[in-house]
Amino acid sequence: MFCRQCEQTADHHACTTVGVCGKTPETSAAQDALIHVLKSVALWCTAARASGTAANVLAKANTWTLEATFSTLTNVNFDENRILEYIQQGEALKKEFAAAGVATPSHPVAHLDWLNKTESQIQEAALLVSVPERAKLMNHEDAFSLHELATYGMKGLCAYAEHVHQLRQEIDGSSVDESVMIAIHEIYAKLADDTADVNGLLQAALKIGEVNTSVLAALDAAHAELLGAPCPTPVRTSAVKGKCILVSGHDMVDLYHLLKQTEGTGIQVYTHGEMLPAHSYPKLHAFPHLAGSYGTAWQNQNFEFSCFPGPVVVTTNCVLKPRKIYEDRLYTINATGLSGIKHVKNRDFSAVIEQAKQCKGFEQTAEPATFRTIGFNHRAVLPLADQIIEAATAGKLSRILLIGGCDGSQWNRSYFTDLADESPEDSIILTLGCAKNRILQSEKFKSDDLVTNQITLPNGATIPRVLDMGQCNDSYSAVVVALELAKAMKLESVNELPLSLAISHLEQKAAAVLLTLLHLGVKNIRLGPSLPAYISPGILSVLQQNYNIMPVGDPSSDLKMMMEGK
Ligand code: FS2
Ligand code: SF4
Repeated sequence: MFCRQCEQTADHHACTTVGVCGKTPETSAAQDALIHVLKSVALWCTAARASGTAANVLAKANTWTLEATFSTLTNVNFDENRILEYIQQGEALKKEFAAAGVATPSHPVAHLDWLNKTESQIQEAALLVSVPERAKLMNHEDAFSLHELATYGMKGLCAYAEHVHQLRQEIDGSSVDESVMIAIHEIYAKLADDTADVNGLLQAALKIGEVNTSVLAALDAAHAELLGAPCPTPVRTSAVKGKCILVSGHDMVDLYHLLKQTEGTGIQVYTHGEMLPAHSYPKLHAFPHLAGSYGTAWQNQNFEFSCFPGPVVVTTNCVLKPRKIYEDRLYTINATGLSGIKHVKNRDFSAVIEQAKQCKGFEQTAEPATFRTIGFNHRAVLPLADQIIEAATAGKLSRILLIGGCDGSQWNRSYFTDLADESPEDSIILTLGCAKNRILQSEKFKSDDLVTNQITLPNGATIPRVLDMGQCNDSYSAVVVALELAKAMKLESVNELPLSLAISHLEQKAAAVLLTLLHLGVKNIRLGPSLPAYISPGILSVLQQNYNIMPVGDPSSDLKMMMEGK
């Protein structure tokens, strides 16, 4: 195997024997093969659109493209058989296109025929489309680096689009905008070429950023349409006596259905990790048995799920291979998968609920209860814009720091904690994504009530210094706040704001968000804890010259520079 799609890759080079995430060589190869099939199907989709035929097959291919891609992200699906199923579904779709009268596209990748191939035949074929083989074929380090950046950005984009699809299905049975699917299939079709077209690949990467901007906007709108506008909400972070179910991941529709199905059962539902922002949506908060948030970031789930006295449902990323002690209490759903672990179909949580009734549950309510205020979505922050600008102009607000992105277990992610801890008392920290845990678990910020955690605005109102904007799925909130502040201050670009960005990346959604920021022309981003292993020195220098992307350094020195606007 050779996988370097995420930041935790072995030795900052590649996972070559087994994934640091636990992915086996077999699953890794099956995922390489699935990405090849995605390109093949994309060529057929593009041909079908051009011919104006096979609309019903196209609709199926759209849905399949999003879910199948999502299954290849870091920490989503470790079940080789499920990946092989996606491969067979993709190959079957091409037969359906042909039966509906779509002519076979001329590109050789469209001619791929892996239908009914055995597991070992797929494993063998996958070797030919692995990262090292494709790099050899392209024989151009910088072009291949861009090819990988675009591939991983596509994975993040499709994952976000899949969230939109799930929400739109629930709202009115629709899906992501067709223009998004056209762009996704065209970029996949472009990535089917292993030719060293640096300019074309750079344009493809930036196009991913552009499309992802609209997908994040659609995600923001769909969440608010289905669940109400998120608002600042204190969330209980301590246990309540009783039977319980824990839900992790990002999918609010899954949580909504679980809450509906557990109504009146006496079972308390808790959120874990990325699911924390659920509490800020009025329609979810209204369920009295959405009891609170349990645990911390995704990388601590092995320990935290072990201790949780009830079943656990993992809805999307980031899933870890389970410990024996809780594997019989664990359930996957949608694109997530773990060999030998129960998989929820059609959002029927009855088996989870039955198991919760058999489990011990929390034996007592923890006292004193603890709370954390979340929900500083752009709808809550923008009404404060005038006050923020007045404070900045009067010299009472030194800087806005955006410290967000992924979290992970590497020791050097403490950089993001140190940055927040050392930030001056007259600065505001916007945070989102799993990286928020780096701040919220620090001694300085773990309580809502400390005087040092508040900032007083010119009108006398106080707000928390750390404003939690939500999941990485809510990155659009940060974009809107930055763009609107720049507009209100009559600045030419967000780069002139008293704003500094420190982005913690790990997986492919972060690659898509990074491309979004580049598409919007955002400069001076500090990226860490290390740079992506697939970025070549040549591409790094392009990113540095055009966007002044910087690797994170020493937190104190970086903070000093940030306060000076550098
Ligand atoms: Fe977390 Fe990062 Fe899970 Fe996001 S590890 S922020 O891209 O998908 O969330
Ligand atoms: Fe390694 Fe990350 Fe790939 Fe897992 S997803 S095999 S940790 S590079």
